[in-house]
Amino acid sequence: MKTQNKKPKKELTVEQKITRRNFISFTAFIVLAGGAFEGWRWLYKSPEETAGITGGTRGPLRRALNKTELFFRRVFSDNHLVKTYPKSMAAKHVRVNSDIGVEANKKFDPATWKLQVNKKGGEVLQVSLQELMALPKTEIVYDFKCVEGWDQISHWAGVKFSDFIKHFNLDDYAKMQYVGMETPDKGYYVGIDMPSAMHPQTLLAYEVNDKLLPLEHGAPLRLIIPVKYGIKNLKRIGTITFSNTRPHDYWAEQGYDYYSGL
Ligand SMILES: Nc1nc2c(c(=O)[nH]1)N[C@H]1C(S)=C(S)[C@@H](COP(=O)(O)O)O[C@H]1N2
Ligand SMILES: [Mo]
Repeated sequence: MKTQNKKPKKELTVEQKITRRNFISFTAFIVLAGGAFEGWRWLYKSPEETAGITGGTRGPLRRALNKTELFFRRVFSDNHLVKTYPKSMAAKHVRVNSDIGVEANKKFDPATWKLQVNKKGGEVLQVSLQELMALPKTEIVYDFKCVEGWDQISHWAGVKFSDFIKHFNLDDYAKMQYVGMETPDKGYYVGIDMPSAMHPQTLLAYEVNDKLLPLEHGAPLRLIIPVKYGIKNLKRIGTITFSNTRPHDYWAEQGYDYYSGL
């Protein structure tokens, strides 16, 4: 029988163990930091996205954002309803946030206002507030959320966007991918994907707390779209346009998420 004469493995001292671990973690740190730096350099050098509708960030970042948007659009189907509340929980004083395109010093007469719907071939459908108010009225009390970090349960009423489409025989237009809305002075504008516009809780609203909208909340007509952040809830709708490409969007141009869904 042969016995192998193995040298007994030398026990490392505590000191040696520490040195060795330090070495391993330091090397790992260098490798990871190098990776992070290279990643950052790659991102920094990569071309900007095509300028136009969105804010001009790096291409790969926008691609990642678009992927997340697609994910959410698939997960949250149209029949997903935003949570609603009893009227008693609605704020009595609804916060007024921002006034682009509805500035108080701007001349605007709600009495002569008409909603302008751009149709094919340059045809414009004009709709008065009275016509809209004659359609079935829908109310909603929900938690209005602004990207700036505040939210408020508020009570709105108006015509469902989908009812408006049906009533004015705009079904063919609603087959397009987007709807764009602008203030009468074109100072503020939003682009909405059609599934969100046709969502059963999306309203062309003319009332808040059972009263006609005051000017600062977008009189005579505003968009209330509970599946989106406040930025998409355009106050004082002047024109509506349909398209298969993304309409321009005030905050998306500044780099905010185009979809801005909740
Ligand atoms: N015309 C117009 N609509 C607008 C805005 C605006 O500046 N101008 N701000 C948006 C933002 S960021 C929010 S949070 C809501 C605020 O609506 P409120 O003032 O009725 O609370 O309106 C949205 N619609
Ligand atoms: Mo907002």
